[in-house]
This record gives sequence, structure tokens and C-alpha cells, in this order.
Amino acid sequence: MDDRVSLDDLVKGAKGLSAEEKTAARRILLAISSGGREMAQLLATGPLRGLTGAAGAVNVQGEEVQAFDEIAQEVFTRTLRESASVALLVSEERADPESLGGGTGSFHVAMDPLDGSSNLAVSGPVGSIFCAYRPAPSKSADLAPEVLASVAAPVMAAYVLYSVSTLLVVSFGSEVRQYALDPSRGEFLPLPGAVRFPEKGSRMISLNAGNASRWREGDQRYLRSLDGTSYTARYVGALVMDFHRNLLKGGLYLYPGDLPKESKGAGTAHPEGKLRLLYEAIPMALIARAAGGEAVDGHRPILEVPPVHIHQRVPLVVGTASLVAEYLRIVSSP
Ligand code: AFP
Repeated sequence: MDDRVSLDDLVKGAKGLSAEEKTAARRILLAISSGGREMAQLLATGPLRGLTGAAGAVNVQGEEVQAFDEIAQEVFTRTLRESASVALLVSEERADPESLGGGTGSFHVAMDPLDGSSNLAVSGPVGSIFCAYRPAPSKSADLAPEVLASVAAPVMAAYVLYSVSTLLVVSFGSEVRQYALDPSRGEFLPLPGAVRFPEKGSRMISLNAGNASRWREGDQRYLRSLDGTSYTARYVGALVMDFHRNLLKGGLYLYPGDLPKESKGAGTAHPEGKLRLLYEAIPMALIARAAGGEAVDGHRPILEVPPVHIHQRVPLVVGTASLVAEYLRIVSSP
């Protein structure tokens, strides 16, 4: 059955949103679509304009900023501001939340405007990730605590995948829908069917084994347990691409924390993992759950991790529910 659902109809069917929130959610999705369309065009011609390398600056995570990271930041900040539906915006590329002045029914939005940007140098896939949070009733004078208070209520998650085609994937928590950019019309058009992790899918395992000597014993044990079993190793190094492939085919994405600093040699950088709670782990967890999958931080569901910082990192294990359960069993039983 060809049950394509337009973005408008997806918003109309979203459960638990007021009429004002539905209007805001629709405008935010239009802002993401329009920014995604603009980014797809810019990325396609990036190599011709020399836009693949580092810009030389360093972002709030201490990472070198690629030119496109900043371009994506500006594109999506503009489209989200124009939506008039975002109160506060948190971005990987900015130390502090920015007030975008959205009116009644507005959400706080956390975004990673360009995920996997180190792939740009080789024309590899990249993505943009977004999560809309419902503001908590009591307002704080400071912006960061106000965003953190809203993190308990993620309402909508979306990502744009820029690859051989440009896809928009959206969920309000009950189902996951895909939209493909038609460049000739400049529009994201719905693809048929709700997306779910396949019941009897592949066993794609996505992890950076080059970091394994720095992982905790449980994660190393999980890696050893794969030896001799039937699985396929796939790792692009862009969360959006690795997650999306596993969502469609069946699989597990794993980015654990490193051992505490004193136990490791030089290069130790991510005791809590590399990925960020608000704009990477939670949106992927919302989408994974809505697609019948699961997401954990190594012990507990990602959606139960208490938020303490807007740029908080968290270990992430996400994918097919049975593979996440298998991971949890192996890390917890020496
Ligand atoms: P960049 O945006 O700095 O390329 O990082 C991408 C990312 O956050 C995520 O998309 C990848 O899955 C992960 O990092 C890859 O990290 P490693 O290079 O350490 O495997």
C-alpha cells in the first residue's frame, strides 16, 4: 500500500500537541526543509568552491571548525529564526543558547547543523540533526537552565542526510517518516511507508574499532563477543548515515566512553563518549524508539539520562532493539 504522508499531515496527526504547537512544529519542519534544501545545493558544489577543508577556527567542543560547519550554522539559524516558532536555539557550534524570539507555542530547538563534517574532504555523506523540546512552564532567568528544563519533553526529532540523495527523516515519537528532496521541484516529497527497524534485518555493527583499546572492559568484551558471529561491519563516521543505514537494514551503532584519563595514553579525549545528548543522542533515541528500536548510554535508556549541560556528551548505543538488549547483556555479565 502506498501510504505516503505529507509533512502537513504528519504534523496534523502528531499526538499530544496543542493547535499552537502544531503550527510551530509545521513551521520548524518547513525551516528545516528549506535549510536542508539550501545546504544540499551548497554541499554539492563545495569542492568546486574549495569548501572542504578546515576554516581554522575551533568550536566550543575544542574541535577544528570546517567552513561548512559555520555555513550550516548560519543557514539553519536564519531559517529557524524566520519560522518565528523557536524560543531558544542550542547548537553544537555555539557555546550559549541563542534567543530566536519565537511566540506562543514555540519550542526550544537543539541542533547539530553539520554532523560528520570530516567526511567533506572526501565527498562523503554528512547530515544535520534537530530536536524540538517543549519549554517547561517555569522560566529561568538564564537561558541554559531554561533549555535543560525542557529536555525531559522532546516532542519532535528530525535529521537531514546529504548523500547520493538528500533525505529528511522526521518523528513525533509514534512513527518515523522519510522525505526525499526532488531537486527539480526544490521540495521534500514523502516516501511510502512508516520506517521501522526490520524484524529479521541484517546485523550491521557500526563502531570505531580504532578506539577499542581505550574502551572500558564491558565494551571491549562486547567487541570480542562479535568475533566468529555473523555480522557485517559498517562505519562511515557520520552518525546520520550510520544510524540511517542501520534503521533501514537492521544494526547497532556504538560510540562508548573511554577509560578515565589516568588509565590511558595520549589522545584520550572522550570519557563520556563523543556524541552530545541534546542534539545527537536524544533525537536519534526518539526516532529509534518510534521505529521499534532502542537507545541506551551503556546502562539506561538515553531518554532517561539527566541533562546537566547543554553540550553534555554521552555514550551512545542505538539500533535494533534485540541488538541493544544483546549489548546490555554482554556488558553487564563478565
Ligand atoms: P565530526 O562532525 O567532527 O566529523 O564528528 C562526527 C561524529 O560526531 C559522528 O557523526 C560520528 O559517528 C563520530 O563523530 C565519528 O567519530 P570518530 O571519528 O571518533 O569515529
